[in-house]
Amino acid sequence: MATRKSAKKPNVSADELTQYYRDMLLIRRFEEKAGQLYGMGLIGGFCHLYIGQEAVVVGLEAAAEDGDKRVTTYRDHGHMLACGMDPKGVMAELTGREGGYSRGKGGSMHMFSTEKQFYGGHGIVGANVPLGAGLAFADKYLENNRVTFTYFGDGAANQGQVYETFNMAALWDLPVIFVIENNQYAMGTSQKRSTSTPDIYTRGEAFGIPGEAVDGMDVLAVKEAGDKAVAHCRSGKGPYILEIKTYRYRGHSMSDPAKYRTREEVQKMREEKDAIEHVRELLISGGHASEEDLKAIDKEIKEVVNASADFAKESPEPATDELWTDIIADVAPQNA
Ligand SMILES: Cc1ncc(C[n+]2csc(CCOP(=O)(O)OP(=O)(O)O)c2C)c(N)n1
Ligand SMILES: [Mg+2]
Repeated sequence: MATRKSAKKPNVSADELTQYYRDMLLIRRFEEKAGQLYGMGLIGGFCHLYIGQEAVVVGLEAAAEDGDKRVTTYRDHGHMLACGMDPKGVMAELTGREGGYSRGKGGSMHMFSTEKQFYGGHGIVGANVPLGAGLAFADKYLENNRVTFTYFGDGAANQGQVYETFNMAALWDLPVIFVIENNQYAMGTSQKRSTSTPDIYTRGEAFGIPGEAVDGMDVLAVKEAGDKAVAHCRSGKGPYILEIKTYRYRGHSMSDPAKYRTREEVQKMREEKDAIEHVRELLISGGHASEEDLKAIDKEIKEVVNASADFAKESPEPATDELWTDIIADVAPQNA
């Protein structure tokens, strides 16, 4: 990989840097495995892989504290793993098995964990944005000093409900970070063809919401921007927008023929900008890890991912009478 001029010098410890490497690699290997299981017919329905975008969620999770919340879209496996959800439970849900987070009844786009404060997984574009503001409203009301990370795409950023949410979030100074994962495409439509102004982060100006663009292929830049946004929200100043420029290497979903971009475009990003390679280089050049150390990490992660796939294959499918359970919650949500 060519060394990037803009790449930040590490302002974190070697242990933190190694942890980012592990966390990003776990997402990448997990997604590669999910792609394989999909190809084998073990995963049905929709499946949107996060490969290429790993630095976004890993950098922001590094800026989060216990009790902070996150809500995202259908491209959600990376977010689950980064906030500490069990790969076995995620893979079993992808394969529609009882051992999955939604007992095999939700699939790729519909998993939740109140323990990890992960509020989905939502298939309707933009619909999670007001939900994120709602979570932040609850936290503000409870005065618990927590922050909600609300992730959505560049395509979703053109929806009306996003701006209704911006208005309310600014009006009530809600502790919410709007994270726009700008991977440059909404399905097969490039940002250039769909979006009137390229700088989506400026769209909060009309509401008095500050925002900034961030290099989403540099986990250190994401972490730094995340720290700033979190500090802003926790100090009671209201919402913040982070437009994180990233790139997905795979198709929109598993059934995407990807005719809207060239192979060369994808290849160039992989070769010159890959976020995992970037941290690998920092670890090696900084003398924090040897090639052997990194190989050992890769091996360890492959074992975790293989164990998640084995667990998923061995877990039974839910019984048919399970169709009638978990439809309406019968327990009032706890004020975490
Ligand atoms: C309300 C709504 N309209 C259309 C769709 C179909 N759809 C699914 S993903 C998508 C593109 C969204 O792109 P973006 O927000 O950039 O997210 P990305 O897939 O790039 O992560 C569309 C149009 C949908 N799921 N919901
Ligand atoms: Mg997009």
